[in-house]
Amino acid sequence: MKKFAIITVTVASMLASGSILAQQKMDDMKGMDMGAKPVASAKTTHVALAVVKKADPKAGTVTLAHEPIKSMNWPAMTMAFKVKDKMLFDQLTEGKKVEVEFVQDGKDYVVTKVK
Ligand SMILES: [Cu+2]
Repeated sequence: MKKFAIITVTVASMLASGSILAQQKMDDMKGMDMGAKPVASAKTTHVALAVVKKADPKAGTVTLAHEPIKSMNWPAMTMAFKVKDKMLFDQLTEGKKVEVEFVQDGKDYVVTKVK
């Protein structure tokens, strides 16, 4: 009877430590995940002065001829940006000079604000 109780306790503590290990492993993975992602560049908002060359609300893209962007280390160039918020197209009139805010999203540059 006593022996049985000891075995039960041992198994219970093994299970408990097992779950603690699993928890630790998950925490490690979370830590690795955060380290692998370029957190700073993914969340950094960049500002650009630009002239709207082409706006395509259907495709959700806008082509901007932007001035040099120091925070991206970019020279002046004409390039396409994604626009997820369709409301922004109200301000993205072709030929208009704008100040836009954008973020990097993987390979895309997404306009988040138009002034
Ligand atoms: Cu560019």
